[in-house]
Amino acid sequence: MNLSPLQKARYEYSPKLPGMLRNGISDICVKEGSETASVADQDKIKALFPNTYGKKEITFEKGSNTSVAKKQVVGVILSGGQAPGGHNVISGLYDALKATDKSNVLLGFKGGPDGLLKDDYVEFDDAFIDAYRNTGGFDIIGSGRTKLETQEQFAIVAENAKKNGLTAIVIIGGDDSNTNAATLAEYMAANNTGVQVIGCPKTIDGDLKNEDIEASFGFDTATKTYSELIGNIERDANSAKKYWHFVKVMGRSASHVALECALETQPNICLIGEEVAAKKMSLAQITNYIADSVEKRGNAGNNFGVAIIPEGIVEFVPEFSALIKEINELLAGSKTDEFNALPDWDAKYNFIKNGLSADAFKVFDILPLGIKQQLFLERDPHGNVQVSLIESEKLFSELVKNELANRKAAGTYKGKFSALHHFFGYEGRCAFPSNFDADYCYSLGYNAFMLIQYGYTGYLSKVSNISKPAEEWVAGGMPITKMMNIERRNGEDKPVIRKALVELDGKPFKYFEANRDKWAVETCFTYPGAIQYYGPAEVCDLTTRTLALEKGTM
Ligand code: FBP
Repeated sequence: MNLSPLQKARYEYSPKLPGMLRNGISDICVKEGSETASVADQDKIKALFPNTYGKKEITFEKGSNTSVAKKQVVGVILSGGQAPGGHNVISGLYDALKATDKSNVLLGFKGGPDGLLKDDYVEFDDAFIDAYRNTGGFDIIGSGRTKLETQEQFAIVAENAKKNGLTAIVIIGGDDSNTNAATLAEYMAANNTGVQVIGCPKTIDGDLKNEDIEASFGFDTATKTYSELIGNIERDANSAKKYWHFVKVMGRSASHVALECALETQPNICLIGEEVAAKKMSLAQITNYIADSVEKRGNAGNNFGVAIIPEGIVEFVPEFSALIKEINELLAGSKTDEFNALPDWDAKYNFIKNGLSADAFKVFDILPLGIKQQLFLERDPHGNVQVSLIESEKLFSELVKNELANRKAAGTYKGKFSALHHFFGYEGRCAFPSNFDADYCYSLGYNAFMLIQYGYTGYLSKVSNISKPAEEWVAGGMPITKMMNIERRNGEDKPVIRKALVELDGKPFKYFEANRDKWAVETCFTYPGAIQYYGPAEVCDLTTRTLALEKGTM
């Protein structure tokens, strides 16, 4: 196989474990904490999870290992979008499992939850694992987005688990996948299958976090990768002084990625979806906010800038969400065929005008033509608008351009506006994990095995105190039901892990808010550069600004 020099070097990297896990398997004991309760809807969650609710939080400590020896056959899956470090969760799990007993077995089920349903797996050995240590990607076994949530699916998984003699399943995924892990754990316990289920917190979006889980893995590397690119663009903008760059970054349901990139790079503009929703901002208000920055900078001779836009922004704009809802209703059922049969865009436009409410049509009509057409022409198999495909970076630059033309006509704007567009998402999801993610993920995997070994089920592998050096990290586990509440999903009340949105009274947002007016007008760009894997710890092992601000270490 052809290996890049960095790939070779990363194979040799030894991820750092939390201090308490470093003395060897025989020296890890459990300290049980207090019983837990779900974050809300306690009675309902307790009733739905009678076998796994209310368990104690636990931490591992140095001390003699009292777990009962038994041969372990563990199945592992990667679930959902890729996030840097997934391979290290698997290698940490494998190393702990083999260090405990060489005859233990780790099976990797392929293609996400589908692998468990189709009984499609590989058995890992040293050579297999060694080829993936400290590398990005989920290609070791692939991933998938099938939801494991029905009793029928659980029965198939239980059957396949029995067939393969599985003692435990580890699900590496985001909030939805870990919600499914909790439900599967309950099923396995209720049916006395003897199969334990443990989750690991993954997602570059950063929206799986709470008072117990300080960060999901992958967020560190992905945001560092985007910040490197944004910093490079800022330097180019500051050199050429002729373009405004509109950069969309991933993060469908929360704006943590955009906020972290803004803290890293100090752009002129960064939109935060949660703020837009809280202030019920309209498209016109957002447009004016950006145009004000362009105008002030342009009038001072600075016809360049950088604006960061979170991927999910349009869904946070109340009038836009209302428009999407009306469009979905307008084309429900057979009306899609009626619409598609119309001869040209003019006829379609009239159909839309007659079908939408006056308010919705007003919003629709200010959109650039390309976005208007996208809303009606590119639809998912259920006929709904594909919100994730909307090119919001182009939407806002176009709206700003129109607004600036008005201001120019009114004589207030004297600059020039030329926009370029970027979307950073897939670029960061499979990067070589930063040292932080390599260490954190390996620790999560190692720790997941300790939870299995000590007989826990329905727990999320938890490594905390992660804004400090790894030596001071604290390893343990948290019942997943503690993070759950009841939410309305597809017309039904469901128990789910509460998603973490950007908190507008949280320290990361407050820091951004205190500085953004200055950043909007002056050129305060910062250039993070590429992730460093080798060199001084203060450069290589630094985690995110978000975490540093949340924990008060910045
Ligand atoms: P997860 O929530 O599964 O971690 O995935 C998040 C994400 O990376 C989003 O930021 C992005 O919107 C989405 O995946 C893209 O998904 P896909 O890989 O299916 O295109």
